[in-house]
Amino acid sequence: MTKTFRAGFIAILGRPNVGKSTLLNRIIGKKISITSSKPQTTRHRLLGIRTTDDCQMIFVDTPGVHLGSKRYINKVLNKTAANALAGVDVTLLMITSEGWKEEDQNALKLAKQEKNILILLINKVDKLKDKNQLLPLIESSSKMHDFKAIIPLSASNGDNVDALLNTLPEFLPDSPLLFPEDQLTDKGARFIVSETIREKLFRQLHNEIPYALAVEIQQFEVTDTLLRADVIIWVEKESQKGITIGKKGEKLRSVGTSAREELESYFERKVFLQLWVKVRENWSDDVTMLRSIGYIEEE
Ligand SMILES: Nc1nc2c(ncn2[C@@H]2O[C@H](COP(=O)(O)OP(=O)(O)OP(=O)(O)O)[C@@H](O)[C@H]2O)c(=O)[nH]1
Ligand SMILES: [Mg+2]
Repeated sequence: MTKTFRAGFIAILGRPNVGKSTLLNRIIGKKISITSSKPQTTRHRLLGIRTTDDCQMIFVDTPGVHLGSKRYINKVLNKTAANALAGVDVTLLMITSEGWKEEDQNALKLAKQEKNILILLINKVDKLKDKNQLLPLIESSSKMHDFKAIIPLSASNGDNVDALLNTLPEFLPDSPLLFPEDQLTDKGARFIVSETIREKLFRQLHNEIPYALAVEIQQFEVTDTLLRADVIIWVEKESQKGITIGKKGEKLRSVGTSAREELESYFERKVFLQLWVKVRENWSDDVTMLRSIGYIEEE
């Protein structure tokens, strides 16, 4: 009997900072989703596509679902995550080896609203000093919901990610390829550029600043040998603008350099970035602005 080809969608859901985007990048083998040690790094739904000889797995990275949202952007992020579950075949609910928190329970509640196959991932097992601690966590998790599988893994060092990849095909339908076999994501170069800049800002700035900023590409040009982008970094207050630029422009220069270096290696061509910081009060509460920077998905 010949083996049929399978293909399907697999959403990765969980509270902020559990490691969803790190797992996506590990599975795809290329950094397509930005990551940071700060919660609420991911702001878009994005696809990571992995094609093998007998299966195409289309992973959907989502913003971390969180409670206690105050600004409009928080509602938008939660809605983006919830919308991403519709029409997928499998939901991977991710928690960490620290155990269940209130926001994990909330994410489980959300996951259960769709009738998808539900698999629990316990990430960051590398942080456990004693692996025996996993057993009680697996046991208590299995009482929480009848998960189709519970898989402990480490997205950052790759431990047991194979177990996940081996398990998934059986839950996907027979289907021809849904994307060309060499396609890795649904996002284009502009997205990768703005997200890489946002990642460097997230990693180099602290306190409330990362949450007060958005990146918007103004001019964009790609040729065979170079990529050039004019970019606005929006912040909400004058004081944040000063901090983002830094003393004598140091901070902004360092963000620009580290983004440029990463993008040059990603695109294998010369990259020129012009960064401007501008103030727009309360952009994170402004529907028009959120739509224009692409945080609100068109229905
Ligand atoms: N020790 C350890 N750290 C991890 C692991 N996976 C991710 N991390 C770290 O956890 C932090 C958050 O990772 P992300 O992948 O950005 O988390 P996320 O769930 O996508 O977060 P949001 O986009 O904010 O919802 C980063 O500092 C990662 O390096 C892991 O397996 N082990
Ligand atoms: Mg993320």
